[in-house]
Amino acid sequence: MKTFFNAEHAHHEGMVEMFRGEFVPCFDVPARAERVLVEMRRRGLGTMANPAPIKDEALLRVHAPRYVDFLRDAWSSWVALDPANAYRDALPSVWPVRQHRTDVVPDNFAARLGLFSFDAGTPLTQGAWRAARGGAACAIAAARHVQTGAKGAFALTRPPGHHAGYDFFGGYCFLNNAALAAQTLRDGGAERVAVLDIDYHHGNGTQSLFYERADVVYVSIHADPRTDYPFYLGHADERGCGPGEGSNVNLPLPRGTPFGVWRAALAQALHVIAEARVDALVVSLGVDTFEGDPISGFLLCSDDYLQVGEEIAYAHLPPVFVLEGGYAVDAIGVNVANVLEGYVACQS
Ligand code: OKP
Ligand code: ZN
Repeated sequence: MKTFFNAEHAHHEGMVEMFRGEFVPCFDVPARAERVLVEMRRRGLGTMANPAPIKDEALLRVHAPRYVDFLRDAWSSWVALDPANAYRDALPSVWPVRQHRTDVVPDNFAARLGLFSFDAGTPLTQGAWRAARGGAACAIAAARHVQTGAKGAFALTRPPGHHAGYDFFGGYCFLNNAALAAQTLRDGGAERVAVLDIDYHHGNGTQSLFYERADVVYVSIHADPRTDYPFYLGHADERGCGPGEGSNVNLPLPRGTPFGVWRAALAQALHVIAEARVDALVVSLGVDTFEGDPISGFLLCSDDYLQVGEEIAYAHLPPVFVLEGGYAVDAIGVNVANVLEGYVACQS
């Protein structure tokens, strides 16, 4: 299986994120992608490829023009506020809430930062735009590769993407890689695409992007938003609306869920996808469901990920795997490679 590696990823290296009133070191560290790369090379799993460069216009298939404009010159606007900002990341501290205007883009950069984000846990670094764009290129290239007949492809990238929406960043995400892959598959001729999101966290960005569309079915297994990030979306009663009614399926599970229960949810998710008669599949592959993950609460073991890959193979759709979360750095390589190896062993 071909892997499109984001060679730009290390340009994004946040210093700290805001957590419960204090700054803590970032969890989305460059070592995450490097460890996956090393483990895949060690196993001889797949061939590494560089993605074709993309134009900014490609991002507009999924994101708002004013948001892409914001991201492109965010760093220079941040440094223009104060030259000392060159040595610290930008973090929002003010947001529009209900009944506030979101149609007017403020001149004040701090206000703009809040308009286009939803948390203070996602530092916007000097290299965020460059790294995120490189990741988007990987996701698009992986989708195109599958569309030319490959049995699967992997976008090995960070920062992750599934929390990023039409015009907002958050949850370590800036550009929605999985959504860009799904849209690329649609634009390339697939009538209906499924996004299977198995990251520990609900992909609020992906869900909201496709909520009113029937052509992209979003199915997610994640921690109950009553207790877990992103908190304000991801409940079981969110089923899509308008033409998208019924094409959004959330399977929230409690903290502490073991693999046996999680696997039953995966079977249910794959059943939904089979019933939806899609012709293409994107997998938001987060391995923060791992028992040793520092910010999550499910109990999957490293060996379980082999089975996850096998189950996905039985969907008989060539998947575009896109890396999302997984913060147990010492295990991320093995866990991701296990999913891919399990898939490759059973693909048909
Ligand atoms: C991104 B992805 C931890 C607080 C949680 C946000 C988590 C984003 C996860 N100190 N911050 O879905 O893996
Ligand atoms: Zn996650």
